[in-house]
Amino acid sequence: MERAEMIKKLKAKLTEKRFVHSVGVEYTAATLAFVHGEDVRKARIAGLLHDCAKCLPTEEKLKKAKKFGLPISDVERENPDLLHGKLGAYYAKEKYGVTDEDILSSITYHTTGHPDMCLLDKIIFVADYIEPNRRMIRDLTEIRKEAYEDLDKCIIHILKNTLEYLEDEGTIIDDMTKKTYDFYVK
Ligand code: DGI
Ligand code: FE
Ligand code: FE
Repeated sequence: MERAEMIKKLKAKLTEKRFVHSVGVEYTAATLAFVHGEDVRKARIAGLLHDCAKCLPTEEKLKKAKKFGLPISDVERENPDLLHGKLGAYYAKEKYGVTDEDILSSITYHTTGHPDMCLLDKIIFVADYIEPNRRMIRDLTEIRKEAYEDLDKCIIHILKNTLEYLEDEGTIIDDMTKKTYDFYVK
């Protein structure tokens, strides 16, 4: 599918703010692809579509995931917004005609990461966090610099801050987030 058609579809599914964020991730992912030697076209598509399922109401995310036969963990059942990655990959394939497995994987895992990520997974995980429309979060200036200099160091930094934030908020932490952190720290 051409970008213009994707944009049209995506705009209808997202709030204005989420759409602007998605385009921000698209361009940020492209710059990371330049620096780290990833396919720029793939990075842009993955960035643009990564949150395509984000704006479904929470309960609807659970309903759709069940309907499509996607695997649902206990944490996801408690916290269905976590399903927007998996669900997003499903829609990317079924509604936006994406067949590339790297793109689908990077959309699936963009929220928690996963151990041993491929380059595109890493780029989308990082681009989501550092794109220019993100409100200023702790260490963002430093994290942005690391993204272009040392991708794995940047991933550890993001996961460390995310885990601390979730702990402070008393939010249930997805096993995958913790596993990813442990994998990259080692
Ligand atoms: O979709 P975005 O807002 O662009 O970013 P995202 O897909 O990284 O989602 C961010 C949200 O996900 C944020 O509210 C924190 C939450 N999150 C990240 N890791 C975990 C988590 N929530 C839970 N419950 N457990 C996690 O491990
Ligand atoms: Fe997301
Ligand atoms: Fe996002």
